[in-house]
Amino acid sequence: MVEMVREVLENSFVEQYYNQAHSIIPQVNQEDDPKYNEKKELIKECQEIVGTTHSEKPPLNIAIIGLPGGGKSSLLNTIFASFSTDRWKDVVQFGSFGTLDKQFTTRFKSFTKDVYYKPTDTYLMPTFLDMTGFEDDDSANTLALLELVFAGKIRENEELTRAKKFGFNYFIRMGVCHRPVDRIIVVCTSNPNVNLPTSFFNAVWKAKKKHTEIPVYGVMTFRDKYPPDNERVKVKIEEFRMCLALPQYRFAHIINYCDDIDSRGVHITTTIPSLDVPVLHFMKQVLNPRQDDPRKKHDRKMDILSIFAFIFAVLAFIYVLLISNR
Ligand SMILES: Nc1nc2c(ncn2[C@@H]2O[C@H](COP(=O)(O)OP(=O)(O)O)[C@@H](O)[C@H]2O)c(=O)[nH]1
Ligand SMILES: [Mg+2]
Repeated sequence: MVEMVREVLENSFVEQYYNQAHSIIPQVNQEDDPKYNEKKELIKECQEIVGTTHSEKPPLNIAIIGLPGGGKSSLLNTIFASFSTDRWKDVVQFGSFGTLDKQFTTRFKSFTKDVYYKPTDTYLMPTFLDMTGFEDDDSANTLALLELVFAGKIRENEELTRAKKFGFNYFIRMGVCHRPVDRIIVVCTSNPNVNLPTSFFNAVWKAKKKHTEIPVYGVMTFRDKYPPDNERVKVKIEEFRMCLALPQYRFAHIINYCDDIDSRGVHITTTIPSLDVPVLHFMKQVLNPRQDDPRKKHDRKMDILSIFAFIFAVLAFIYVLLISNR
């Protein structure tokens, strides 16, 4: 028993929030789910962590990256459903990674709280960037694209493939269009028959290093089909965590909302708290404030004011010196 708990925790801290049989039974009424109350508590905790607009802070910018088919868009819809006690919604288009258009177009789309959260409250829920179309390479182009996105120098819906042709200058001319990224979540399937995109991870690692160490988190999806007690899945998880140097609290192996776990389609009208609870525990870690998070706008104003005051004091001092030497 002790051995099992240890192994399970070695994988990811969210293990303890899934039942060991890997079974999720969607309830027609979310209140009937055994995790309903825990979900409501966790939503409150996340709201307290992010604070409200009164703090004058900007919301965090969280980039979701990975290769096509890894479950990025589904993860976003799952996160949005976990923040809601209404129902799951397909806010982000998912499952279209196989089409020609998506495969060859690299772009990102941002999802602010206005599109996925209650418009009526003032909590600073984060902005998510869903990025599509990366390939498993760590070429100079991929690195340049990632750096531009992390630095906030890319336009929404801009086709990133164009940067491959024109290089850095193209985007520098276009100017800064959104805030820099505060957190990176790398998403990947736990299907052991799909290779880990290690070259891409390498590029992510190099690109994030240039931006004052943006914290990287990792999510593995398809836990329902490829559970962590499968030996090959275990190996894949270990490699994934090693590639991105992910400690337990920055890694989660999760199940997304999908037809495979809800064949009756219950989630069209409600949420599934048993799916949400592990995701909310993970999001709590992601949202936790850090020293390098964007500061209050007020503080920035104060900074500028104090620089002016300092310059003024130095000039006044020089002036007094000059006068007294005459
Ligand atoms: N069974 C299962 N299917 C999933 C899971 N996550 C995503 N999918 C499915 O995998 C496919 C690709 O997901 P998508 O979110 O579009 O991946 P993306 O290309 O990384 O954005 C979709 O058909 C999803 O329904 C999961 O955790 N379990
Ligand atoms: Mg997608």
